Amino acid sequence: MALPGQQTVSYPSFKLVIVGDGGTGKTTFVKRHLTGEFEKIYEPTIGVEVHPLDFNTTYGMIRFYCWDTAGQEKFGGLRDGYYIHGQCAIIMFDVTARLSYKNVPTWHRDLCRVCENIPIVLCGNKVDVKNRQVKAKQVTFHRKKNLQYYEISAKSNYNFEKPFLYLARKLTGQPNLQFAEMPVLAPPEVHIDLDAQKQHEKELAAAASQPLPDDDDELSG
Ligand SMILES: Nc1nc2c(ncn2[C@@H]2O[C@H](COP(=O)(O)OP(=O)(O)O)[C@@H](O)[C@H]2O)c(=O)[nH]1
Ligand SMILES: [Mg+2]
Repeated sequence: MALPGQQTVSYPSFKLVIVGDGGTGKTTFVKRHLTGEFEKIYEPTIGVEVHPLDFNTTYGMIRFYCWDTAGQEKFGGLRDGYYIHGQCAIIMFDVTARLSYKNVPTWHRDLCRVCENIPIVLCGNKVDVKNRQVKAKQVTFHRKKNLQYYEISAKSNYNFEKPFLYLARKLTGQPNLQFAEMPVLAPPEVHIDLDAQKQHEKELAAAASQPLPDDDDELSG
């Protein structure tokens, strides 16, 4: 059911829905995985592109059918058909656009209305940009909702595999699962300052031990 009408594979495969505001980099992100990009299929009735992303793990092959919209999210929420039978999800925001983080709770609510109790990863994309608007320590939504959070940069491939590794472990119930081989990715298009990013990750870890802020002033200051 991950992909209506398409023959599926002999190894475990899961429907992964990607949501988040338009312009956050969802399409850029899924296209990094080159065999998935090569094998993608356009599903006209729902208006989505489905990318089959294969990963070779220490527990065998696993496939994510990544659903990517054709841009409908720019005009409001997505139809239920997009979410139905979703088995895991990525909610993406753009660390250079505050509004895209403010809208994360709406995307989460829409997703959970249809897909109850699925593993979800929150991704803050474009961390290669120097002047980010949403600082690592301001990202707290995942703590309230028990989601995993990763800082990523689709254009530099930074942390590309992290969301998939987390989801693969949850979906297989194998917390020790590793990737046996990295998928072939498109070459990086931007450079990321790894020292600066290490500092951001440190701040994120430090913030995790602080009490959660009130809902209303998450992005103040
Ligand atoms: N600097 C930077 N720009 C990005 C990154 N990912 C995507 N973009 C840019 O953000 C814009 C929106 O990307 P797109 O993938 O179309 O977003 P979508 O609407 O969520 O599918 C494009 O101009 C991308 O080139 C990233 O990691 N870093
Ligand atoms: Mg898109």
